[in-house]
Amino acid sequence: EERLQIQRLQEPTRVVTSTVGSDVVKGLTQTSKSLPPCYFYDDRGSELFERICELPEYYVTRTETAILQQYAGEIAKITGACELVELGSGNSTKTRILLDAYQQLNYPLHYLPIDVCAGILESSAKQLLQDYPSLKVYALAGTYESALAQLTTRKLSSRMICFIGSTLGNLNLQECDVFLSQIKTSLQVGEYFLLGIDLQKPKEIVEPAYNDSQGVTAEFNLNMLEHLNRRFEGDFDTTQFAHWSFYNETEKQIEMHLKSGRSQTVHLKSLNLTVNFAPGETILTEISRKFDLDTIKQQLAAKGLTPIQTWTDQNQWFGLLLCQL
Ligand code: AVI
Repeated sequence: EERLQIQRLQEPTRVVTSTVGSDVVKGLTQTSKSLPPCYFYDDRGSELFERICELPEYYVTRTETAILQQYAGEIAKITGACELVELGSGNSTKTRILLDAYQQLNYPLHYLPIDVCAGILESSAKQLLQDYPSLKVYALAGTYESALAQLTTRKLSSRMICFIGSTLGNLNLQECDVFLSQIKTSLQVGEYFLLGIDLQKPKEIVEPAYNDSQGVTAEFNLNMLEHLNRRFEGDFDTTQFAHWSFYNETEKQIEMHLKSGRSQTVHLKSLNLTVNFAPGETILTEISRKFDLDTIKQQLAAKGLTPIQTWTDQNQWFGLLLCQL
């Protein structure tokens, strides 16, 4: 299929063989244990995330979708014809709203989805090609860092980088800073960055979104251990860990953990790693920061990514920002 190219990038940790999984080793040998959230997204994890997006408690996707539906036409008019680069594209459901808007203006459709999960990239790209007969897809399977580095070397036309779904919230302040610098490097003057962010709101609304009544988020969280078991010959017993998440009102972020039910030892054979857990000890698997519009706009502007338009919903629960370099 000429309209589809998929490239699998080497992960940074794979460049030097001896550092495979070094991020896992580092996270699990720290005093406060943590794991990088990108390990959520194997095929099963990507599927579970899709189910999260449809949960009644998870207002995030629904709210952003409504904003996109209302303003995609406006976005397309402002940017003009451009290639859409999407970081963390997943099943590309929301992106279709943008593709529809560009198609309506008769702009050529070039889409560069980037995701750590090659499986979901492939299945969603194939579906998109069927639904958009003139679409060209160039997919990159890899981490944001590796994909963004690759992007500077190829270019079809003017570019808009889309980072929707509030995935920026999964990066801590320092990672966020590095990330925004990389975005800047991947754009030329006049090009666009479309950013979706979950805004600060009462705990009563945020917390249930990460503690749903059907237990899908718990399954999503625990699946990370299954993923590590498969990938690094591990023996995590998922029945001995529990999903635990809460809204930290001081930091304005959800913190998602896996809590050890007892004293236990876990091995990750291919990493040559043995990890001891005390009863009640936790692994931080994700933060999900909730943003203040003015603060993030200042941060973007300070990076040279000038916010030129902001859209939100009636409740001001979610923000969509169009920035220009
Ligand atoms: C992908 N990311 C923006 C989601 C979030 O809301 O932070 C991941 C997620 N974790 C638990 N539920 C959803």
